[in-house]
Amino acid sequence: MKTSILLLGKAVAVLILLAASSGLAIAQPKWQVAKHNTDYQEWQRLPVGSGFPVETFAFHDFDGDGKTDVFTSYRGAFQYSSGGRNSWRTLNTRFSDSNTHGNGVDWEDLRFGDIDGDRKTDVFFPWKGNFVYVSAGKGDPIILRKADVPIEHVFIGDFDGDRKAEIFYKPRR
Ligand SMILES: [Ca+2]
Ligand SMILES: [Ca+2]
Repeated sequence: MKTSILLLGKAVAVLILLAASSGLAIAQPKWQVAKHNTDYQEWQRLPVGSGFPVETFAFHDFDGDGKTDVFTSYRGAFQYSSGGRNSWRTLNTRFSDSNTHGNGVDWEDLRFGDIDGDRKTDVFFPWKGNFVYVSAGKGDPIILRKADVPIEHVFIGDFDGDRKAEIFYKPRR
């Protein structure tokens, strides 16, 4: 009897460890939003929660439905939760986080904006000597220009209002 309880305890511990190491959420707290129609006083739960670190989150509309999505590149994949209401969907696995895989793109090097003007947010970063973007986070990198200035000084935004983002560069001096 004692042995079987011990074994059961071990089995449970192993299951918890497996779930944790596979990145599965063990009842992660749900994301919450405060809305204008309650004077921003009440937190309303979204259907989704996640154990991914919030430092790797970005908030843009990647599928063009007019609702802000939650994006992460945690553990080497561009993923997003549509409207913060759906579970993570993988957009891309080609640009692994160099912190974990050694040959990818760092979170700090990612920039977000609509470069091709399709109303879906694109992901911009330096890649193999060029500044590139992946449209809506999906597919192959599209080369924009040589990455001849440091990414730390580069940002993107639609500065002329033509709905396609430009590359902004702040020279060192
Ligand atoms: Ca959206
Ligand atoms: Ca786009």
